[in-house]
Amino acid sequence: MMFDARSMHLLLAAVGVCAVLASAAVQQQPCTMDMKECVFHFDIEHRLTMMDHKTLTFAENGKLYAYDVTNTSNATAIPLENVMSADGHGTPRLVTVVNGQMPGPDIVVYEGQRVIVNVRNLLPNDAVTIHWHGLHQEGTPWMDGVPHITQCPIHPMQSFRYDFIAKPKGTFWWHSHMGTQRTMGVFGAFIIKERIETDVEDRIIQIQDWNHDHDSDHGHMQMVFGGYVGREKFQGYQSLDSTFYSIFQIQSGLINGRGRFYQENNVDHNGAPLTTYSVKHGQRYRFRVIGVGALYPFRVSVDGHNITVIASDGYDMEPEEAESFIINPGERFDFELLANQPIGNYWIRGITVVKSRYQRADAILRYEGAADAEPTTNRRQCTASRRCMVINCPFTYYPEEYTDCKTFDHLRSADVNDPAPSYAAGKFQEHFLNFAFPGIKSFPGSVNGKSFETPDVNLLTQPTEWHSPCDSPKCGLDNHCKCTYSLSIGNGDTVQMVFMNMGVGRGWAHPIHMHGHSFYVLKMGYPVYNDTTGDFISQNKDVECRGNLYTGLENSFCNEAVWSNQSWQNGNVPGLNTQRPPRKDTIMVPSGGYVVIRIKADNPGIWNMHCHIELHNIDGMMMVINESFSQIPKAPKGFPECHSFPPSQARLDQEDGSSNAQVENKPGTNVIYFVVCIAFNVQQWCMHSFITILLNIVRSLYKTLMNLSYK
Ligand SMILES: [Cu+2]
Repeated sequence: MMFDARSMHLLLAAVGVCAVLASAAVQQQPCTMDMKECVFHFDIEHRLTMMDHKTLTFAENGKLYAYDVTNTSNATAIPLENVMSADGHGTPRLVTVVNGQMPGPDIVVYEGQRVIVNVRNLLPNDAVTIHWHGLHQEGTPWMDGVPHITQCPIHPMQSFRYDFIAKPKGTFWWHSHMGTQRTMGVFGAFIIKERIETDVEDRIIQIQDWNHDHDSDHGHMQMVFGGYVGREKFQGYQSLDSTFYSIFQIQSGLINGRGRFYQENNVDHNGAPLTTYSVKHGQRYRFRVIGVGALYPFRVSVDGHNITVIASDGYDMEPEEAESFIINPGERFDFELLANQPIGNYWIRGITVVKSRYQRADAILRYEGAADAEPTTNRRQCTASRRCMVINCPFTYYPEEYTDCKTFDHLRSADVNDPAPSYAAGKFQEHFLNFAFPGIKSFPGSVNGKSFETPDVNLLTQPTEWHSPCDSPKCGLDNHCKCTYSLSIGNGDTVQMVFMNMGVGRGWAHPIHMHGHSFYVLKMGYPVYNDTTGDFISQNKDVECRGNLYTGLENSFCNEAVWSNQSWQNGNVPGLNTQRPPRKDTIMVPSGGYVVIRIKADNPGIWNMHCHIELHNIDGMMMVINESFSQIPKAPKGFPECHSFPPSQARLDQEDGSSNAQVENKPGTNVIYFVVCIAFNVQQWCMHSFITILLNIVRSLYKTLMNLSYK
């Protein structure tokens, strides 16, 4: 059968249409335990809050009504699922969302299942990528979803198929890793369940801060150039330990995309609808709480109930009973709740941990049989005989009466057989990494004074086309610079990192997130506080910042820190919990303090590591771990490449070579040509094959050298 070019085109077009129809026919359905693979579809588009399709809505008494309703007592309320109400503020705000929802669809799968997510970017203006926060992507580093580090951004009208194994079990989430899209609405839960039957039901809480006036891009510009409220300069918030937060403004808190806008007194509000969690009396529930906000941590509690914290970032811990816990953007905490109180409605509370007026993120815990009414419950009173325990404090003193802090390093792993990788001479590395804003005239986010320069290619698959090392004189002890900060590790080494938040660029506690690993948390160091007020006094002295451009160590950039006591090197830091350390992928580094973590370098890839406060991340507080580069598996065939125009010289050189690609792909052919030419004296074959063999040798030497220099 013969095809001419036109009929071939028609045939291909028909096949394409069928393929699209076939993929559209795959429904998003619950992924059951027996399934080998689960397929999801994400369409990314803009939407407006407070709209029921083309009808504006307004909030009253926890319900939504069409804009033209004048008497709500005899009007039909609009189904909540039709509207992204956020904090119920009357002016719709632009959001970027998946499948028209905020939060986007939950992905709930079982450990070991193959997960396929087809992402279509239907945005007119913006590129996108999706990161699977907390998954290690062993053997699939190109599915990690970081633009220009593990993949090219998915441009408008393009699609990308994510395909990876769901591992390990636990509470994770997915979100855009592009600019500020995450807090524009591109996020959702990603739960990996164990393949066991259980009668403990799950409930998901996604908690976040919210600004109903503007998006995070606007917030970022205010952070850089200053923020005003009317003609007043916005002074920003202070944490409870008196360290400065940010001038990033929020008005409200949301739980699963719903909250309400409170007046100054934190009592009167606009009556916006809230998320309701239904429970049955006598039942036990696992609440999976995900910090999906931009910047502010929340203290989470449930009125009338003690909660038992059982896991963080996917790893089980020895259960800890608590009144509340604090969750930062990027972190997850699972708690168990026994519904053993009188049937009724109870507040689930999230409050920001700030000195002045706090913001509330509320939801309703409703027992089956209770009235469809708002809770009237109060926060538990902390008393001398019944003190309140707060887990994961970013400081050691909680400045409230009868309230105690349990910092994360005081928690223990539930797994007695998961010790930290141990020190071994010659196989141990230690790195001090200061996440801060050091500077003289400008104060960009940085790691060790290095503000991240994002490549214009995909670093993972096009490493030879990008060159921005951090070893130039403009970086260093008392400087800050812009470069692509890359830390090379590998060969199965035990890698100890000291995350710091110190020196002149010290800021609010940064939640640091590592891709590709769940690290072991061995120790946390805190600053000196006033033990009455809990106020910060001076930074921790265990670390010597070095460099003293200004007036001493507190004012150094802290770019090249070391242990103050040299005997702490080689893994000898006193007080390390190496036997049962909890594991995490996002850890809060206290202002003026540090965290000691360890990983085993056993997952080849290029892994992003950054502050999970969105504004800090896009401001440059980010780096990459270049792990065992030579052992990174090959990306799938046809994996997209990207570059600027004109491309880098390295790429042009490669492209010049590609004119001989066919020959290059068949090195044996040239050897045969060469043998034939010698044997039969075919002159024109001799010269060509000899030169090609020589060129190939030079090219592969060059590639090896470039790869080595990149390492
Ligand atoms: Cu930060």
